[in-house]
Amino acid sequence: MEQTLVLVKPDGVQRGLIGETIRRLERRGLRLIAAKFQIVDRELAEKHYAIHKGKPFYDGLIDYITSAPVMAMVWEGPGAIAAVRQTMGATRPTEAQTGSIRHDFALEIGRNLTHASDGQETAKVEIELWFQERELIQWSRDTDRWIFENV
Ligand code: IDP
Ligand code: MG
Repeated sequence: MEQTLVLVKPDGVQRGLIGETIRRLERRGLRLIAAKFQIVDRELAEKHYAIHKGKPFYDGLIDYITSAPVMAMVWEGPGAIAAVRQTMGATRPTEAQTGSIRHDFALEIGRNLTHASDGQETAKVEIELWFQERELIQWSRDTDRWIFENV
């Protein structure tokens, strides 16, 4: 089943939005596979955001993500990558759909609260970067058959 990396970034943690983020993903029907509350060192931040190296906002982005703890998670479900990005909303909060996290709680692109993998290859690389294999919990919920068409 599809898996995706989710981060509640430092602004989301500071603003008390860990629970809100988890609540929305749980309510959506996604299954939590791993979670870790941690400080992000520069090495991890630079690997995670390697694709943005050289862009004007890169240095600020690295400072932002390393400035305070983050909540890193892996969520699983059919079409999880697209579903989670939809729940988060567009990168720029003023362009995010009404009802998405970034719409409901954010204003600025540089303080947009969350991260979610943007494709299957990125999800795989990001999950391996943030979590060890043994930290990923394979389990089934009693409600799975009422949420997933094919369990
Ligand atoms: P995403 O988080 O929606 O996948 P990306 O384009 O991958 O968006 O950018 C990664 C992160 O970099 C964004 O979530 C945001 O925090 C930051 N970012 C992107 N573009 C800008 C910008 O123009 N100014 C400041 N920060 C930016
Ligand atoms: Mg991205």
